Amino acid sequence: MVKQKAVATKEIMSDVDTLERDFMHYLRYHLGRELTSKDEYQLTALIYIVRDRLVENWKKTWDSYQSQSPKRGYYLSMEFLIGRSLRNNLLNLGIEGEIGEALEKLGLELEEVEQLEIDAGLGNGGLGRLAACFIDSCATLQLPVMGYGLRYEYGMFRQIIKDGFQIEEPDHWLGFGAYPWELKRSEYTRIVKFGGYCRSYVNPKTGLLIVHWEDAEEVLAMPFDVPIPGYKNKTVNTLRLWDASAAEDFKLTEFNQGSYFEAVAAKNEAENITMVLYPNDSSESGKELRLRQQYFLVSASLQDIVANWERHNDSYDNFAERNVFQLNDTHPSLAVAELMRILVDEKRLSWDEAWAIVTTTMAYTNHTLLPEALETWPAALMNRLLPRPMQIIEEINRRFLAQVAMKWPGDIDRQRRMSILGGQGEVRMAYLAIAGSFSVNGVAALHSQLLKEGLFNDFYQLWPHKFNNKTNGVTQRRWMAAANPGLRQLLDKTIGESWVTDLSQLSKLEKQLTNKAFRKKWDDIKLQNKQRLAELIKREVNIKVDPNSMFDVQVKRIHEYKRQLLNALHIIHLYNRIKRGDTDNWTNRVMIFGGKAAPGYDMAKLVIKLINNIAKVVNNDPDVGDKLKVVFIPNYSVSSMEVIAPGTDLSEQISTAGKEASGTGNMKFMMNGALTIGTLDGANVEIREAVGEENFFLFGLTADQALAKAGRYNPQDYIDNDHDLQAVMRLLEVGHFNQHEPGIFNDIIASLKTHHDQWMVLADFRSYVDMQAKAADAYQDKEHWTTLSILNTARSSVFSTDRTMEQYNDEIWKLPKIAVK
Ligand code: GPQ
Repeated sequence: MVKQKAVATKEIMSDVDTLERDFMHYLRYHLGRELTSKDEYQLTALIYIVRDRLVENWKKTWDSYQSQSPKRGYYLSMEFLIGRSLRNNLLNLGIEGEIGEALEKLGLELEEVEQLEIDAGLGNGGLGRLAACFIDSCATLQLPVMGYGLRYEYGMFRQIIKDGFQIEEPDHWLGFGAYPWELKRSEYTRIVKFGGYCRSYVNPKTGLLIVHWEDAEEVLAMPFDVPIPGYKNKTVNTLRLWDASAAEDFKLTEFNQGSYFEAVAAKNEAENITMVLYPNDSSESGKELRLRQQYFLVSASLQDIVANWERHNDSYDNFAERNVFQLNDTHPSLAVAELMRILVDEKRLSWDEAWAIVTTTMAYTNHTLLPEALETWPAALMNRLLPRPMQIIEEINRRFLAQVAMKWPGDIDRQRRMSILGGQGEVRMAYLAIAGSFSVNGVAALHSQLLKEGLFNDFYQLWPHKFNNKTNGVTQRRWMAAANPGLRQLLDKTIGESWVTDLSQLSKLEKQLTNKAFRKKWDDIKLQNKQRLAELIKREVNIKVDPNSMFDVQVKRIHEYKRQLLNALHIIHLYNRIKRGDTDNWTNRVMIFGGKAAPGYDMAKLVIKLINNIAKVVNNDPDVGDKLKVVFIPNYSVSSMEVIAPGTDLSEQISTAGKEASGTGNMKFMMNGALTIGTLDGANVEIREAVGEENFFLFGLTADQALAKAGRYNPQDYIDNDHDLQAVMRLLEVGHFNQHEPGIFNDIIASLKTHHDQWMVLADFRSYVDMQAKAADAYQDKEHWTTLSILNTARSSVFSTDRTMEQYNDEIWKLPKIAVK
């Protein structure tokens, strides 16, 4: 053995001079560049020096977890929508000031360099961004939680708007290099199997049946670790992202035996697995490659966790007390079968022992009630691609249905309804997840209630104790402290800095409601933020908007249930009012949209086109002027939201009640002092409770009313009884917004007028327009609006993911907090 000399590690200093010197070292010697031009090399050098300052605590955190062996949590998710990391990590390290100064000495500006960072867009929307907020809060709360996901080579597509249409461009976010924050960990490479067949043997010693999964194709899973620092607490948790590569690389002999071409082709197929993020939000793709991705994530992660377990334990007796898995929707629900496979086939536990472990370590979060998002996989595909996990699912189902039969003897219909294997030969992933988990949660109070009453009612009757609610949140560190520096400064001065890790402090703002100086600063900050947003709009779409207008914003994925179309109808109504001179006490408005449509979702894409066409007509009409402007910001992303949320006056949360599980954009707006116009849906219900009924612009059917109306909805009734709606429909029908594109909006018109419009857009038109008018009036009373704005921020504290994570931990995970020394 080579004797290791103890090498004393000196803490890397973060004073301005050291930072400056280290930055130049990376730029010159590592990257071979000079200070001459502003380019991404400067950003890379900057990220390297910040990462250096995370690495030591990263190792310390890892070592504390290894040596103290606390119970650990694993967040399994197909999406982590991180966005940029520089500002966030500087904030958490507490070295923003020093870095800023060091760069200044070199003639650079942090504000400029940080703009060069490309968003890590490894998610579609709410579900992926939630995962990123969760792991941020876990690190700040010192919870030993690790994220597991996929390192997609192409993230969420870049959206370009051409002639009003969405065009998708690939997001090759890694460029030709790597992600500068990540560390490649080849030593933890795992092998994942696909295909092949199962063969059963009798173990001659024990007489027990053993199943071997044979002749499978093997794919390598290579981990890349991303540091997730807590706020000034030395904890640096890990997000481990798997990259797929071909095991064939290692089978060089095959190359020499003449199957060179086949080997390279197989290599491609393997690497395809983590090539691209599926761009569907709240709808399933049903593609074989997607199933491969899901199993790849689950298998690599569980093997990793089990291997780490075996480094410190020689049995599985305590495994369930020491590990807990949170499944982010059904996407990783194969974990139920895969953990069974590992424990039974590889670790030789009995079925009952393994099932006891699985059903005390798995917890499942549901994120939608929409039927089109509920995943199923054809059993035939599962059999071919994952023969052994599929066998295990069949056995899980057999035992599960016996339990159902026991509880409801003779209720064959119930067995059919609840079966994990559906009548069309499909595997119902949500049912697998529920059967295999000890906890099932929804993401807002209303949503969790509806899960129990509707979608999962049979399961709720069987296992009421499994069901619980965990209302979503967002991290105030990114969404307030980093995104809204003006507000941050004012809060720090007024209520101290502790709100950054204890958002309940915000309630102290209520004392400032009558403080003139404070209110003035509040207004100034909002105006500055609106100027910043106005600049973004000018830069992106070359439209000049007046920051004194009301900024009315709807940004989120484009989806029929989210009803961007209802917003568009209101805009047409406002345009009609202007054209007929009905503008007494008018409030000038800028209507701002952003969001991507899934590439195969034609109706959503058409809505984008309609908004852009309306914008073109309205923005170029001299009668309209500053009274109304319509803007569609292309390529909505985490980093654009960081500019949009602080600059918003009115937040649009107008989904058909019962359809939006929670929403999280609604919370970002509230924290940044926007008022909400919304339906009683998702977390809006709780937002309204928190801010006070009188301070929320509520409209529309309730979830119960919408449900009751289903099947009896008659849109024509609403048109017949509403002159404003008639006028709006008329403009659409005469093609006023598509004069040179005849008929292109016919599908939209038809969707509004059909009895089958699930989203009941016209049912809520009148109450929406009326409430919008109230919002416009409220905006005229500047003093009152300021009060409402302050109240929104002051009362937003429950929407911190710090609160959400404490609840997951208290009620589901039960992890100790580990202080890193
Ligand atoms: N959500 Cl099922 C997604 O972003 N993608 C999905 O595939 C599904 C749900 C959202 C949901 O629509 C929002 O209401 C939630 O706030 C969000 O998940 C996080 O829970």
